[in-house]
Amino acid sequence: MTQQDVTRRFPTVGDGSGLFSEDSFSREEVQLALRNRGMPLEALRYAITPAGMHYLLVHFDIPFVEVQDWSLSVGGLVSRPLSLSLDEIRARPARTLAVTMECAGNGRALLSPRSISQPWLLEAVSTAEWTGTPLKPLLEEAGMQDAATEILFTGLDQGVQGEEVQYYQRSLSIADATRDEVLLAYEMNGRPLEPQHGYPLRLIVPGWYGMTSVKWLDGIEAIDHHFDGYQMDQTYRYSQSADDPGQPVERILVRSLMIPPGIPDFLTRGRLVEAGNLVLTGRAWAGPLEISRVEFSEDGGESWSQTQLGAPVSAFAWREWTFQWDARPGRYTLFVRATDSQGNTQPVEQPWNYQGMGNNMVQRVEVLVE
Ligand SMILES: Nc1nc2c(c(=O)[nH]1)N[C@H]1C(S)=C(S)[C@@H](COP(=O)(O)O)O[C@H]1N2
Ligand SMILES: [Mo]
Repeated sequence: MTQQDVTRRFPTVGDGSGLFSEDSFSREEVQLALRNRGMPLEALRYAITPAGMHYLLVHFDIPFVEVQDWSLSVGGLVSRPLSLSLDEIRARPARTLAVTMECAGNGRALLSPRSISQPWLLEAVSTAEWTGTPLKPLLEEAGMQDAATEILFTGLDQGVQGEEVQYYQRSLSIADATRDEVLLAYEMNGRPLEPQHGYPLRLIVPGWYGMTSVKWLDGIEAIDHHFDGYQMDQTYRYSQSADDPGQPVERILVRSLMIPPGIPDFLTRGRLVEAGNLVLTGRAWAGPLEISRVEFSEDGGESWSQTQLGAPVSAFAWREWTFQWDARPGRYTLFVRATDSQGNTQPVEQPWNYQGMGNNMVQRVEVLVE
């Protein structure tokens, strides 16, 4: 037994490096994968993901909230601290916005070696219509002081991560927190939030990876320093090793996915496709940026063809692409890749990072055409 095993609160998986090199998955990763479901890729068919198919990521436990005992506090560096009930929040001006949300760890388990965490392949993305009240006017009403530099958001859920007992907390700069599209949401797809998606209230930060959209929100605080909590400075970093502080993970990078064509093989999920002309389709998104093109390849990226783009569902949501494919008998690895309005294109080979963050490499779909 190493010194580390003796002093750790919980025994760790693997050799203690935080990485795993073999292809087999540990019991702990399977346990996380069963709690945190992905969106089945065939659900890319829906512009707005049905709520029960929306991906899910919960670090700790889903808190049980009785709404009459719950309130949202707005405090810190404000001249008029507020405490609001759900009814009071619902009585405020409302806005509904379609938002594509993606987990920053999407694609993590495709890297090698992989970071030991929720083992996403490609399915940690969905789009919902969120209804809530804009945050900015609420901060103005509370009289945010000039000294404030960040807004700290606290969820009700508590747990242990990286040996630290903590509430789930994230902060945003004043500029990012006061953008018009930032909402305090109480409805998803026209219905009250379900417990697992943050009931009764969550933050929605369109264009940012999902970790920013704090669920079970009960505290908003204006502060005059950088919040250095675990979910800010220890994780959600683009880093090269356990000791490398790296760079913060923020906005969603460009990505496209394809609805796997034909019918699946039960175990491998390989696809069986009937020869002939078929329409391939999927969706592409780039956080706050627009998608400028989506390309398709049937020969493993040797040659690329332009696909047809549909209208974006909103300024912060995905857009559909379609491609007429002449499927001739044989085996193929289909690729799809998107480019955003700033000219960033998805990589075919993913540059590795220690936590497996922001992996946007092109999807590969194995098909057998008969
Ligand atoms: N309070 C709290 N908020 C949270 C989380 C959490 O564990 N606790 N998970 C975050 C992460 S990592 C993601 S990807 C999104 C997922 O939102 P969803 O489960 O509604 O899809 O919620 C974010 N907000
Ligand atoms: Mo996430």
